[in-house]
Amino acid sequence: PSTSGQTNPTIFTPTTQDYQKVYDAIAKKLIDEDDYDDGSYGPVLVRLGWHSSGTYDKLTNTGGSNGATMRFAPEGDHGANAGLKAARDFLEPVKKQFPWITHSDLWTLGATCAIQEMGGPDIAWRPGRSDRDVAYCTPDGRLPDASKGSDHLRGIFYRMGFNDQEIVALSGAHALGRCHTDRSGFEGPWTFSPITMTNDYFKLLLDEEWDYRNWNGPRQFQDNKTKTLMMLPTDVVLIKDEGFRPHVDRYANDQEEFFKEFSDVIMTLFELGVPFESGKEARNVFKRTE
Ligand code: ZEM
Repeated sequence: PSTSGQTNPTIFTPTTQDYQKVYDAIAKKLIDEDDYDDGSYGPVLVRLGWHSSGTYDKLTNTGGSNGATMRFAPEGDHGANAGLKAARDFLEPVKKQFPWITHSDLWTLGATCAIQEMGGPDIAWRPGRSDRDVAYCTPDGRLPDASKGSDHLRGIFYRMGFNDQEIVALSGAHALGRCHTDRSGFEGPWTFSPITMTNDYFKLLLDEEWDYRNWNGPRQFQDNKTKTLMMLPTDVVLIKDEGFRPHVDRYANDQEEFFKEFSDVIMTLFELGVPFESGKEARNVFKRTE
């Protein structure tokens, strides 16, 4: 009998092919349900994978994607998680179709699928997360606050075990998606192609002039030329801070280098705190949709 709060009896032992079927079902839904935001649920799926993982605290070995505790009110209602119900609801029919997969595996698999299907790098993934009960919800405040500076960013990401290079690489996910006033209070996309993974986030950070937007919302930046793009205070920090800046320069100059380092760091992010019974050899890269 388990005392770990784990609630997922495994019905059978799924193989890599079984997980590929889950990947394919998510990829198909991404294509079919294009009537959302900029034409894809992909970005919000990536955000779900990140917020389920980014609660990790290496000192106490708590939080992280194991558990999928965002299903429960205390964590689901944290301000940082506003809007992620859209992503959880999107994946629910997939969970119904493949009841043997845990929510916590499904959420990181969903993000992995979304990144690949939006033209991002291959991301190695392995199963092994189990769902846990409400008692495992993490306290509010573990995810970054976009209105803050470099000390805050380092505080949050060092707590997960990441370094400056990894903070910059992870931030490149803001090539995707947008901010919503009814979720974070911020507004707008970072790039002109928010449903395609590129290194444009870094190029735009360097190439555009970023002014404070004059509006009633929270302090954010807008590009001086088209006034349609946005950057958060924590994004602009990456070009001001001398520990972060060299990596912005590298990634802006070389998309392949960015993709390689992004792939490594997001795989690590999705595995934080997960008590895998398998070794690294269980990692697999899913085949993309043609
Ligand atoms: Zn985000 N992010 N993020 N991020 N993020 C938003 C949206 C998205 C920060 C942040 O405050 C915000 C990472 C890191 C950080 C994505 C992926 C990743 C939004 C807008 C905010 C405010 C939410 C809204 O209104 O809908 C901060 C401060 C970060 C610190 C560096 C990392 C790491 C990510 C993945 C690896 C994605 C894909 C989105 C777009 C979501 C969408 O719905 O379009």
